[in-house]
Amino acid sequence: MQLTDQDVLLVVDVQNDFCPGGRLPVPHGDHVIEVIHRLAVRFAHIILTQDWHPPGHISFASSHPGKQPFESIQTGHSVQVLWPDHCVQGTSGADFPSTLHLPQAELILRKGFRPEIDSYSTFFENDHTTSTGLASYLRDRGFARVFCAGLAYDYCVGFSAVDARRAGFASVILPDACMAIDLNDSVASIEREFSRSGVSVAHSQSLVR
Ligand code: VGL
Ligand code: ZN
Repeated sequence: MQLTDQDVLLVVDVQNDFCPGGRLPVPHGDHVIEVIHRLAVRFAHIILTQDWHPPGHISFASSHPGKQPFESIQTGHSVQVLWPDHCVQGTSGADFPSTLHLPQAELILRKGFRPEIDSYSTFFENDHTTSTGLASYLRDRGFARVFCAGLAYDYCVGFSAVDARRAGFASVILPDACMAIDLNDSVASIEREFSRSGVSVAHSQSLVR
């Protein structure tokens, strides 16, 4: 697959809390870093995202007395999985790993900062209506195609790849540059969404400049 200047690499939520030793570790989450470094040299443009929750966020099990992490609740707009407290604004868990070296990234987009709503996708919050501003930014910059990598494959990366299509971009998921949480069939479910919404799948080694 030939890359152009209208392509952007979206590096989703590669943060300490999603890596081993973090509060919501994705199995082998740190393995994506090396793959992303190898990918990054082939892209003219890179954007990073950060899961960025206030203390007491609605997605934290600790905010719901009697609930345990990985149980689900119904909120006004969706079924919400309850997570361990993670990526709290200003904590080291919300930081990028010190081994992630992408100084050329042009934007760091933060999401999930509204106390009452979660945001898996980097385009829309989980009500599928509230915008993060990313689609307008990408359009203004003239990008046509979004390549998605990072953590977690079946949550924030996957939802972002699907919403990139909804927002009118070509969208490519790079599974070898992602790791999954894999909860309640979430991998199979997001892969069904990829085919339904026209997200392409590519191996990061197939990308050339
Ligand atoms: C994520 C669960 C909760 C992710 C963020 O980045 O995939 N998953 N918050
Ligand atoms: Zn989160």
